[in-house]
Amino acid sequence: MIKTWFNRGLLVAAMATSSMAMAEVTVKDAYARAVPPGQMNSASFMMLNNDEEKSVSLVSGSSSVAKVVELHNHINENGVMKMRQIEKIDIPAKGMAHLQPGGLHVMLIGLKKDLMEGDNIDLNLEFSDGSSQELTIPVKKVMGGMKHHKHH
Ligand SMILES: [Cu+2]
Repeated sequence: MIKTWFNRGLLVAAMATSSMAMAEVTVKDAYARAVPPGQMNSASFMMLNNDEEKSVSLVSGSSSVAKVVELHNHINENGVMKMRQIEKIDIPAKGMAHLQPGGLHVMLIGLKKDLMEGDNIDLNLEFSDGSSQELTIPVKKVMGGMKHHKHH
């Protein structure tokens, strides 16, 4: 009888550990914007899904193709859309954050190479729960929105 209870305790502990390991954000449809040769900056977009009961945030990123990676949003200032650096991108519990042209994005600043359609680049994302994800994402052509990136 004592042994049974002991085993059950171990089982619960093991399950708790595995659910913590899965407390990761699922990244879907990630891609970076193709830019003309010589362009210094680009951006990447994606869908971040959070299956957990508590919110988590994307807090930073890095890539071997950019000197600096920042988290940005667009804000409407007197009818003009401008980019702003933000501290984090929240992904609500059981919810998602959609990074898309004209909205939230992961900014790639100081490109070390041209981002041509069909290329793949690496992108590392770090989250507020301490987890990180090493992604390889495709470079795609994105129509419109480029003029909003002027202020850099
Ligand atoms: Cu930006």
